[in-house]
Amino acid sequence: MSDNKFTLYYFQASYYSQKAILALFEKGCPFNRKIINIQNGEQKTPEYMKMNPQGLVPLLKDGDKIVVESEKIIDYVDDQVKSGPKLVPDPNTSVGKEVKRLREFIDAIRIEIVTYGLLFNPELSTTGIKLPKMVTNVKRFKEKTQENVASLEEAAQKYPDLRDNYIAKYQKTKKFYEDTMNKENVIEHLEDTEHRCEYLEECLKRSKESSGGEEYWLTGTQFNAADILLVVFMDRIVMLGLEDRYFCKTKRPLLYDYLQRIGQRKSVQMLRADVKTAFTMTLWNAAKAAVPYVVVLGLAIGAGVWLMKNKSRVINAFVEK
Ligand SMILES: N[C@@H](CCC(=O)N[C@@H](CS)C(=O)NCC(=O)O)C(=O)O
Repeated sequence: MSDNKFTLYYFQASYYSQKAILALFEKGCPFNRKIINIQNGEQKTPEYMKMNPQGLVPLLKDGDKIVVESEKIIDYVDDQVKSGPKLVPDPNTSVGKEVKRLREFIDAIRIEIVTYGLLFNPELSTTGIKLPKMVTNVKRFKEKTQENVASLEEAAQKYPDLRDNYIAKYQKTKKFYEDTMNKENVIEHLEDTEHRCEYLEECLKRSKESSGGEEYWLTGTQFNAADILLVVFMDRIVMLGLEDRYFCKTKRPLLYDYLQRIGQRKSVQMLRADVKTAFTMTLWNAAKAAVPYVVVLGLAIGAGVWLMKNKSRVINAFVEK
């Protein structure tokens, strides 16, 4: 058993989990990982719902203490771990105020609506969603969302002590799918995201001007919690195939340049490697789910071949009877 202080419950492909992981990587802090595969509904098990009644990832455990909400996890990790860069500068300083404001500003982007909205309406992507076909198949994706809502209704019946939490999650999830299937609504969110990118470009311009030629990030020469949000946000936009729209070299050169530079950061490379493991997991799960069909098909083919080879013997056996 490892003596790491923290255990992170997370899913590699989850946006909010990625913020927490990136913070831990930045701090250089080893941690135990518990993968909660949200594609398989592991966040809805009663064991997990008891730890986080909202049934969401990420969740950080430090001994008996449980911290939920990605922004709170970043604050907590930064406060507890003295190594690595200071991610959350003192909110009483001017840079601290700016970091706080920008974290709230980026966190206000309804990335889940943008993500699911694009999965339901892939034609809104400009360069194409960079995900395996089995995830982006709209028909299958819609079926999965219906199964998800139904499973929450069932769980509410099955686990009376958690009934209220399951009902709250059921209602929230149902409303969320309605919002994301509504193309007009998704378009509005995409426009809001565009305005926010425009503002972030201005912030980078200010940061560049004040950096005196040094390497600069969102609020100055120190990479901090505001950058964590920006990195994860940009990677999601690239995954959804919207980078041409938001970080176009001619329209927003500083965001474009930032995207090129962040890939050189060790923590970001580690994050990206971790995200990739989610896709391997999805493919592996799909292969496992296909095993029974492959076995039945194999047996059927084997029986067919045997029958063809032994046709005359089988007919004779019947005739004799
Ligand atoms: N405000 C929360 C949002 C967490 C969240 O929405 N997590 C998503 C994954 S990115 C999730 O757990 N979804 C599973 C579900 O809705 O059942 C945070 O910042 O941690």
